Amino acid sequence: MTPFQIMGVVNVTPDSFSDGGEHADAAAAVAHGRRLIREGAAIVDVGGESTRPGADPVPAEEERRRVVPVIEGLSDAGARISIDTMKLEVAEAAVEAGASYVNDVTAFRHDPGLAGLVAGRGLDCCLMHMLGEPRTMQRDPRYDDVVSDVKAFLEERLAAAVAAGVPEERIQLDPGIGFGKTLEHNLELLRRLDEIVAIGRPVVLGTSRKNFIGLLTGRDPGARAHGTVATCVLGLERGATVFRVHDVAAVADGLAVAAATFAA
Ligand code: HH2
Repeated sequence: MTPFQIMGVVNVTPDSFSDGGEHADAAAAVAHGRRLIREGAAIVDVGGESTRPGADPVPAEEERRRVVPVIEGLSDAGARISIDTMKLEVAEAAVEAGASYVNDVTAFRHDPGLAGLVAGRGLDCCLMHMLGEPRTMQRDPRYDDVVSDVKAFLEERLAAAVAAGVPEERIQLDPGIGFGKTLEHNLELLRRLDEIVAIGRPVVLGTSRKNFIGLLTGRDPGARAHGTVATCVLGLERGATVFRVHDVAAVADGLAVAAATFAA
């Protein structure tokens, strides 16, 4: 059995931090998603709203218009489809179009109704930690102890989702790399990721091309694949199992080699 799954990122947005505008029309986004699946993505994560630091919210109708044709176009492509949204009406339309996984960067805080959709339709979901909201989250984020604080938050959101009727085995957790975190916060979370894994649910890791890799390497987002592979290998070693990345081919190779080594 493969000890990990790759979640390939398909952003249908004009303004995402690393690939904004590249796949803004549906046909280009579908072609990109199919390529990621060929390269090894078991899940494709389709998003119509950027959550990069400073991003402005997108109206639900526009977000739905962006993602639905892409999900329809990928529904027979051989991978699971995840909808990256915090809005119930977008998730509902995405599920109708073929999505079976809800990736919510607000962990059902923005729209608690998402828990009911996930429970009622038997979907899987990812609950992520974020400090504050995208517009302001990178302004001087502070924690007592970043790992303990993120862990306590994820435990609370896990309990809230279970209380709302979502079976525990449908829930995955994500420390939210880059969402209200300094370089040192991100490195500490990676270093001590095993403490998040100890909660007992699969951990999703979203380091791909993020700013902290740029700070360490001096590279622009499009040239951060090597740094991203390093973070995924470290994450695998510490027990993460789902890797949300843009550079699927590179990460698939890195994780295949790392997984074989750890298995020995
Ligand atoms: N990161 C981004 C978006 N969604 N979801 C999860 N579960 N984990 C993450 O780390 C995560 C996420 C941000 O990355 P990206 O989609 O490339 O950028 P943007 O939000 O600008 O579209």
